[in-house]
Amino acid sequence: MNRREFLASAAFGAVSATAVSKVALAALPEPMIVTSPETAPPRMPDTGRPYNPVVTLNGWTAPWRINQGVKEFHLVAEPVEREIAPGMIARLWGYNGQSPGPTIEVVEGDRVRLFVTNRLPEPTTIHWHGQRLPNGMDGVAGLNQKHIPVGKTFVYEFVARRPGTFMYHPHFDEMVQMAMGMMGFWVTHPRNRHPAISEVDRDFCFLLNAYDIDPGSVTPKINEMLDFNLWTFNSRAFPGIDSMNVRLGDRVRIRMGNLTMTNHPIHIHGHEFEVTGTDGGPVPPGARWPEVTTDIAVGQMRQVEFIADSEGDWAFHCHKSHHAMNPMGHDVPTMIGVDHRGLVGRIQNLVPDYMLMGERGMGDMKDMTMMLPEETLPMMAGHGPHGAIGMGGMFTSFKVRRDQKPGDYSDPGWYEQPPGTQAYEWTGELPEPARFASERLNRGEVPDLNRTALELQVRRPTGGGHNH
Ligand SMILES: [Cu+2]
Repeated sequence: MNRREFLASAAFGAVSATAVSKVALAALPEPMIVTSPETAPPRMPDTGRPYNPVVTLNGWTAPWRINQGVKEFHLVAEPVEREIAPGMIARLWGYNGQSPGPTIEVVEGDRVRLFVTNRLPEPTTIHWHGQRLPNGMDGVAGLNQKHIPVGKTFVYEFVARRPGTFMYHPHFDEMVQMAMGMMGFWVTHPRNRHPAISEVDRDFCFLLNAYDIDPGSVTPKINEMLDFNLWTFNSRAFPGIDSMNVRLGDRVRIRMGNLTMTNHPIHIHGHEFEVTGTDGGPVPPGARWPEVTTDIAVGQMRQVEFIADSEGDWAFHCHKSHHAMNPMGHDVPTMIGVDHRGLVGRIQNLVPDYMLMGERGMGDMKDMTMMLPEETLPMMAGHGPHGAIGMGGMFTSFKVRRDQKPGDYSDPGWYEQPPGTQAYEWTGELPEPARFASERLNRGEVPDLNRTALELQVRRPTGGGHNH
């Protein structure tokens, strides 16, 4: 450290250069390893400045220790096993036993020291996305630092200068390491009351990520560029994603970051939200507008806020419908409206386990649980109080209850709708559509559907699958 750097770090009012190197050489904080995919309760700060902690969906917050006024964390980059959803384990790379790694929570003005141990089979670094920090702490291998060799530990140290929603991820062999699940969330809480940061009752966070894992296998294909088949919140796919459970009237914040290779229009039901912050910082209140969907582009972070003022179980999902699904066979032709009568039997003479898909849309697939290779999720797999939920992937629910206790994040079960408030079947007479009579005049021009069906390709539904 030269004199100018020393003065710069001394200007932040923290430890001297010699103290840094001594600590780095002496005892490191013991890394905490967590392998459960359960949503951990909020970690209340027991040392340092107080704040209202976040809840990481199907994740947890890293512990820290205070060493002479510096908040110290220890991240271990390593291969992990992550349950994507019950029935499917993936072999990923992550931090401290999980993908994503633990959430880092600090307070504006905190001096933070992060020990990063590399237990991967190749070098790595960590970039602290969105942070103001000294250039040499920014984590881009080659540009800002040497990569962290296998088996070595590097130390990053900087002051968390501005409050907000951030993330961390490698900046070495980026495409492979992010495709393998290396990423984590970072929240810097405001030190004092901030004009553009509300105090909230519930504060959730998670990363949007995606994998390409062939049905029956457990390791992502790391050279995939666009054609991913598993769309996840924090490396979990519905029905593996926990619901976000709140009390009626709560002010709720949800923070999300996108480390997939495409954008995600994230949509809430039953409420309107405002985007109150990005990875660039809080959005001034006068610059916000109401939305029910916000598009999160690649590499962006968004925090949305609203009052949970409507009881019920509300869907919360990516609005790209193929992102709210789990892996499916590829190259499935559109079969809607095609009459297959008699066709299946003839094909089964050639292909004994042939199954018909999609004659009446693909909704039937939600009940199809047979014939899946191990380690594969049913394409649509969730179950709700009124039957199967035809979605997977980036989908969860947002549960608002009158009697959810403050600070209680447990799942209250399914919502019981008050009598007379659910959609119901019409049993009266149906008027004939006015245009039907004129269309009937053209009937002779409708093609022969049976003949078209026989020209379809024969394919087995057990094939490997992506194309999302
Ligand atoms: Cu999406």
